[in-house]
Amino acid sequence: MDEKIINTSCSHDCGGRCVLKPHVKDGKIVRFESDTGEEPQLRACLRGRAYRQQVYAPDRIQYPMKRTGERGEGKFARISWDEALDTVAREMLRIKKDYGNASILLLWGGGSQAVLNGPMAVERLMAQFGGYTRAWGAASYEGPLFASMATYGTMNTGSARADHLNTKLMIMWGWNPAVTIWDPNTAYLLAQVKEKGIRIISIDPRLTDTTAVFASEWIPIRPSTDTAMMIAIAYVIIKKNLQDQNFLDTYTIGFDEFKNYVNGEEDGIPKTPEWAEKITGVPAATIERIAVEYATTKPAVLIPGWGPARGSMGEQFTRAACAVIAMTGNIGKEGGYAGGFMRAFHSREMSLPRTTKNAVEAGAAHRPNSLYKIRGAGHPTAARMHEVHVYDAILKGKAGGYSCDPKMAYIVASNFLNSRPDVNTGIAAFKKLGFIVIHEQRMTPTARFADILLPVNTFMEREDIAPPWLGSPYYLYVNPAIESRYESKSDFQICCELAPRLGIPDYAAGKDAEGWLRFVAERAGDITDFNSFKKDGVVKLKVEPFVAFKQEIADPANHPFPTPSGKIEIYSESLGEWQNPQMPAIPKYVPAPEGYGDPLQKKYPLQLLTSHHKPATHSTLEKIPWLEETEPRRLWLSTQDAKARGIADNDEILVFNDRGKVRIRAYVTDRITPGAVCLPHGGWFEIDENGVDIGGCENTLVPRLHSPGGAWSANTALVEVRREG
Ligand SMILES: Nc1nc2c(c(=O)[nH]1)N[C@H]1C(S)=C(S)[C@@H](COP(=O)(O)OP(=O)(O)OC[C@H]3O[C@@H](n4cnc5c(=O)[nH]c(N)nc54)[C@H](O)[C@@H]3O)O[C@H]1N2
Ligand SMILES: Nc1nc2c(c(=O)[nH]1)N[C@H]1C(S)=C(S)[C@@H](COP(=O)(O)OP(=O)(O)OC[C@H]3O[C@@H](n4cnc5c(=O)[nH]c(N)nc54)[C@H](O)[C@@H]3O)O[C@H]1N2
Ligand SMILES: [Mo]
Repeated sequence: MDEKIINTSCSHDCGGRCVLKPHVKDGKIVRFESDTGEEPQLRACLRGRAYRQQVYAPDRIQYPMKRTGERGEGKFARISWDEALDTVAREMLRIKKDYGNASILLLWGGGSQAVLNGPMAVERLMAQFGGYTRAWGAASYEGPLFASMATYGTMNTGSARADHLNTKLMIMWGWNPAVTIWDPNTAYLLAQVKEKGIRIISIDPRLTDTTAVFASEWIPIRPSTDTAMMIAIAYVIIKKNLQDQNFLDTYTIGFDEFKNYVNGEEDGIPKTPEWAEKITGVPAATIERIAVEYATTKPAVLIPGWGPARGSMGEQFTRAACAVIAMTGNIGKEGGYAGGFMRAFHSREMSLPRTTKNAVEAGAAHRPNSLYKIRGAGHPTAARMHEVHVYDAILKGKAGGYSCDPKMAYIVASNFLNSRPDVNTGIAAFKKLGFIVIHEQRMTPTARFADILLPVNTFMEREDIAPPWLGSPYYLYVNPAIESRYESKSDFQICCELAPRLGIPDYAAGKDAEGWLRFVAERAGDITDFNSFKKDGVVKLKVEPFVAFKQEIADPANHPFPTPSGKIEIYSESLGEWQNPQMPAIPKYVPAPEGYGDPLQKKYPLQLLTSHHKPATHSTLEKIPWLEETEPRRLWLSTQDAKARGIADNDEILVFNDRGKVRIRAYVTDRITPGAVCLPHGGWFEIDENGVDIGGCENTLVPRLHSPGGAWSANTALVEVRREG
């Protein structure tokens, strides 16, 4: 039989979303091509191109299964779909009757980023079932989102990548898009920026692939201390009177309060480069030079990455960056950049309508200390716990101050135990739950904890729409390349079949998958022809490169910023009302718990980073041989720290703290600043009989901490390392 080529796309959460063209022969995918169409091409990365090994992974879950051994032991027996769905329905109805909907936890993740399948399918089902308890606190970006909302009143603060070609200087601050993509073509664009002779500076504890290939200068910094450097940059700018005072006077509030803090008038500590050098390890002369260069080169781009903000007190990093950016007037201008959350187009907002509200949250009070006064800021109610507190909520329930006593978890599109902090506590919590149901593709460490395990298909086996990751101007259609493997079904299909068993008569409101996708595409407003979208698999919109806040800057009288004051809020009155020293009204350097300077460093001196990994999408695509070959997961350890501990490259080592122990090999390198180590995110945990994680999961070591705005502690964890054997 001839090969067929299918126009489809990747819908994983890897910072991209790209065109994939599987070649199918005899019902099997034999190879992948990517975009061969018009520019800009949306070309797949190594992960998309290796996807064949995910579809045909030997550990694909083939049939519905029920647990036969102890929870977590991974012993299952095959059952029919009828038995599986009847059991799930019976348990849900029982728990609802005995304990109420609030005791049902819906734990989701980013496994599928498409419109129809993944978490939203189950969310709709659970809402129609009378509600559920969920968590708040997005692992990815809660810190930058919070900071963006507090400062600019919106998450749409980015500019089109193409606009970076209009700049004269780029500062990448904790940003590694050669690995993390940040929408397709970002690395390609950086190549063009470099070719144009534009200087690129990278500030990162690690010499990343992006830094190695594109940057003119690498400034290593101690993790969790960036806000101190940012504030010292503000000090230099003020001292030399290089700020754009006219911009500050016209568009911002609170610069004077910030200045008083920076100068030391507020607390007697001038935030000089020498002050910052002691904290950050970056020489004072370097801080001064970068400050002057950034303030005097116009326009200039400063990209405050999400990595430094994915640590405790991460909000201060993004808030301080926005303040410094505002001081240089680089907002709303071509070649400038506002920082903040950095969404740059509306395409990402495409989703199914939420027809039924979650009754568990109806009437619940605002969460105290949230940004509920800012429209659209996302103001989760007090009926949610932060995601890092899910285990504590399971273990303690209402007695621990939580809004519910969780009895069951419905898990979808998440390797939850693996990708959330503190695996060992997670295991204890999951053992306590009455019932766990999971939709999964592969036998992940979390899947092993299911009571009922439902096999879900991959995006090669179903229909969907994949909006871009951050918001570039395009949409992708997911066309099935092959039949669903074994007995797997899509999340949408599973929900359609479970709904009547739960007493929900019309879950899909009379529409099939394509009907919903047509509805969503037509509602988006810029897809003119659904049929050709589906046939081609992609729509690339021709739009002017988006520059955030163009109108607000050009015509402030008619276009106020969407903040309470209508201005960029360097000082936020809403935050001032909190009276919380960890969330001041102006951005400040607040030492991070388990960050640099924590007294715990006497016991655990090394700062752990858990950066995103080239061969994996979180923990999805783990154990894919083609990908593992490209870069095995090892602990990045500086030559200096390795020498002090008698560790050589590739030695087996133990990384440990009070939460757990991980055995892994060392990557001894000068690509990481001394004092910091990095265990790339996503290794599948495997706790051996001695309690050691031999699977290399970073979350065995990461604490369940978050800062007041919700930023996770993923990059603030202290550890020690020693040689094994
Ligand atoms: N320490 C540390 N922890 C982190 C991070 C970090 O940097 N450091 N990063 C955080 C970030 S940014 C994120 S976004 C999260 C990600 O956390 P998660 O969203 O939980 O991501 P994964 O661990 O990849 O789990 C996704 C699972 O979904 C499954 N899956 C794939 N497709 C489908 C589908 O169509 N349907 C269903 N039902 N399942 C599917 C995959 O097989 C996989 O097991 O992790 C966070 N955790
Ligand atoms: N390959 C791959 N790509 C992905 C993903 C994936 O799992 N794999 N996940 C996607 C998702 S959901 C997300 S949210 C994004 C995440 O995208 P990012 O948050 O940008 O990714 P990270 O690698 O966690 O962090 C970026 C950089 O921040 C640096 N960093 C960490 N802490 C600090 C610090 O304290 N100071 C400074 N200056 N730098 C620091 C790290 O060394 C790293 O180089 O990536 C997306 N892209
Ligand atoms: Mo993320």
